[in-house]
Amino acid sequence: MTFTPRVFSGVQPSGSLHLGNYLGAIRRFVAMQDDYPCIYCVVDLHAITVWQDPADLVSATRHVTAAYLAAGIDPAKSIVFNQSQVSAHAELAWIFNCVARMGWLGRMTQFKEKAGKDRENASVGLFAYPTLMAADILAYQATHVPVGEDQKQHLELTRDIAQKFNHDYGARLAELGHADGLFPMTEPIIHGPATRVMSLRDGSKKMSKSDPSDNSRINLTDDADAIAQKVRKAKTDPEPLPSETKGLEGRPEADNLVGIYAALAGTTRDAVLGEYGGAQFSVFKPALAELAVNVLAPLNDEMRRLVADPAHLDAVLKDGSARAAAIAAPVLADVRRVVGFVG
Ligand code: AQP
Repeated sequence: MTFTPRVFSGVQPSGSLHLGNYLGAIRRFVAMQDDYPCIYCVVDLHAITVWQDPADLVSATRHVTAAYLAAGIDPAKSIVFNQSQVSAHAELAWIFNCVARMGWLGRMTQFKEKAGKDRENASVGLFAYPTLMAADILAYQATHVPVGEDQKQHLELTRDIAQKFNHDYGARLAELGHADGLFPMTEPIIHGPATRVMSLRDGSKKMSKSDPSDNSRINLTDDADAIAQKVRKAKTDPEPLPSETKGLEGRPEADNLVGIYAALAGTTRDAVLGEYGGAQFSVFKPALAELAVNVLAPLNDEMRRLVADPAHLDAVLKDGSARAAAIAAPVLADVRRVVGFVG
């Protein structure tokens, strides 16, 4: 079976969006709209795998929606919706829970990191997070998923689940006219200078919404002063910047700041070092802060304008949910027939 090329991706409404979410995901979502039909989801079912205050979840869902629109996702062209409004995600996730193996999920590094030492106390949902993610993607038979590098392992698991489903139900699929399988081998799209933006406080940890230190990340809602202060305080080493990328090896904080600069300027690390090689951080940091403010200020203004009109954002999500549900419905109908559910 050949699958119509289609993009799916999502962001969790689980806190304040940061530069990593923007550079590693949202900005790339915008670019893909010109080449593919795209579905962009606010993954609220994923968010509740760790505790979310209900009022905060409402507001974070609208914030992620506003960030999508402010960044340039066109809701008339692409589908923008929140996951919980389309029941196909939860339904297919259950079926995939019965396809995926405990051992596969037990190897997921994100679960290990998020559950930490207190695994017994982690929610079952946090453990099963990757099967829901597989359902998000495969309910739309999506062929391409733009994500940051942290999601690579989950995308590999999505392919494993698709392959096992296609294999286990192979005979039944053939009977029903899907001899080549019902699900595609989805490609992760991970490229560019900022697929893994690191914490400003620790170059070995990724920038994350859930980091307790607000100074570790640049939030999309930070104003110019906050951005400048966070960049100024960012951890670095005492050496000047090297003239070539090879010189960034073993210098994770310097590498991170150069990577952020390159991504914001739409250029390469080499080009940045061509300009700033030999410069001290006292010169580079103010230039980086100015660039970050120039890129983020218009986004910030537009997000604020959109968030002030929650009825509009909710209407976008409702319309997108109806369009998403219409695409998932025939796929789920096929899944039910293939599995052997009556009715
Ligand atoms: N630091 C990052 N660098 C590049 N890309 C990143 N992404 C996240 N952090 C970085 C990408 O953003 C998209 C949405 O991520 P998510 O909201 O689904 O959850 P996450 O990956 O778990 O992100 P966070 O910010 O670290 O959230 P918490 O702290 O709640 O877990 C994904 O494409 C992701 O790769």
